[in-house]
Amino acid sequence: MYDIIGDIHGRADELEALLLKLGYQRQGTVYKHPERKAIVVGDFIDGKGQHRKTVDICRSMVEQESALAVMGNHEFNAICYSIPDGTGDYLRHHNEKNIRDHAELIAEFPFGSHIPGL
Ligand SMILES: [Mn+2]
Repeated sequence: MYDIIGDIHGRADELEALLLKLGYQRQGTVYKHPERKAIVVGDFIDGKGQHRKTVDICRSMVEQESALAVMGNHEFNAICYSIPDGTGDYLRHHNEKNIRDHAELIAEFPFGSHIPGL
């Protein structure tokens, strides 16, 4: 049995509350369910705060095989925002709107930073 969870949008505290409500238990750094797996279907980011905590929760669940994950459009946009296009800009242009849209994420994941373990 699977629990399908989408549109977390950086709301890590609410994600943890939902996992507990669904019967997942925190074991060390990972949420696990005795019989079920979560499928996290994207939009981990793009919202107010807690992006890193959201990614940490989901990533540890995937690594410990208590969840599967699918990238959403906001993750795709963030990846494109970080990849130079060879003309001095990025695949997702760094225009005023996009800079504003990615500001909260970049505050938690500055360019050049790396995620421990990757
Ligand atoms: Mn969404």
